[in-house]
Amino acid sequence: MKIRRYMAKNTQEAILKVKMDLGSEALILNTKKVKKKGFLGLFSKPMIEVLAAVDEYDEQKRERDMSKAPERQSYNNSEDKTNFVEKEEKIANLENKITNIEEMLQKLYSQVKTDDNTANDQNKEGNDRQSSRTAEIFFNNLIKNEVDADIARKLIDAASARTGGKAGVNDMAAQLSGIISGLLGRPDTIKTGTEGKPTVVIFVGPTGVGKTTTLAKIAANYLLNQKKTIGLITADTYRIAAVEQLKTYAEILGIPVCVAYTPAEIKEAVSLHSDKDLVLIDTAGRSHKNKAQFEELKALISASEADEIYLVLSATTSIRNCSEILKSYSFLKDYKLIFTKTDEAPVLGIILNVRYMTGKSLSYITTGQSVPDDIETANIEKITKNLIGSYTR
Ligand SMILES: Nc1nc2c(ncn2[C@@H]2O[C@H](COP(=O)(O)OP(=O)(O)OP(=O)(O)O)[C@@H](O)[C@H]2O)c(=O)[nH]1
Ligand SMILES: [Mg+2]
Repeated sequence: MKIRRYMAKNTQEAILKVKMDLGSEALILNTKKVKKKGFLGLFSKPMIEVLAAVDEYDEQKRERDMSKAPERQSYNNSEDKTNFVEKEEKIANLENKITNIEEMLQKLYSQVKTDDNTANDQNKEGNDRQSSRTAEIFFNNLIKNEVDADIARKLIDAASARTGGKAGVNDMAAQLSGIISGLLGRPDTIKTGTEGKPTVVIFVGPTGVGKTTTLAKIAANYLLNQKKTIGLITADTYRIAAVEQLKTYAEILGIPVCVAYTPAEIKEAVSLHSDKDLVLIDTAGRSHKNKAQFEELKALISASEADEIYLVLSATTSIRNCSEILKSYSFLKDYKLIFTKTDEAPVLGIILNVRYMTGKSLSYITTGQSVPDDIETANIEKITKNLIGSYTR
């Protein structure tokens, strides 16, 4: 047992001291009021003296605990302190890192945005470039196919506008095909059997384009395939050979042929064939440079009271020649277009050019010398493909 004495101002303070020193196990042995000794003691307040005892074992244990406790305490304190500082640092670091990350994200975001815009711009540029490259390819094809440059440019512009920046070759081809076939229109061929009277058809055009041959092909087809009754008239009295040529075809086909030298004779010949389904009139080829011949032709056409007029043009005609020819036939109110010798023509641009320039309907296309086989109703799809394609015929 260990005894200790404690002095305090009051009992509570004394007990607190005891407990703090000896622990809660301490045994209070005695409490008494005491006055300080000497002169000063006379005027001072009495103090409380406490005698406390503690078991040595408890004391040692307590000291052990105490010796550990302060250590632990101080350790804990310092650790807490360190931890706190560390934590503070960590938080600061984290905050820095977060700020950095935020900055990085912001940079990345604006970078991505810029990249995105750039990519969009680049895509757009790429598309535009691609689009104009594609347009150029098709433009060149049209030019190679002898489509008039102005017409080709208009077609390409229209197709590009329709593709709306989409640059695909297929897109462009599809749009261009649509535009070209729309421009070529539906072919319009001879209509027979109207109102119980013959359909009178007259063929005009430059020399040697194949008028007589084409007439023979049509006659044969209407006779053999459509079982129509046919009458022929030749107004080509410039050459004996021309009359003979038509007579030969007429003989082969077993159909009647009349020769007309004047407009009056034409009228008469037409009335001679009034029982037929179809009357076909051949004319002499006219040079577009010979104005007098055209006056004659006008008179013939007028006298024939033709229901349908066909301007026969060779597909091998040059653009320049072609526009001069068209001018010389501009006196015709209405007519349809036949293109011959497409088998000899390297390209078919003329068909589109003439159709564009005149607005007249396409009808037949001839594809060789053979009568009656080498003729067909203009195949718009085939012509369109030929015009768009880069392959040579
Ligand atoms: N390759 C080819 N030759 C053709 C075609 N059509 C006509 N011909 C040939 O062209 C030449 C002239 O044919 P015609 O029918 O006499 O021509 P035309 O327009 O009547 O001639 P004219 O009466 O003299 O003005 C002949 O040798 C025909 O065989 C065709 O589609 N292809
Ligand atoms: Mg002829």
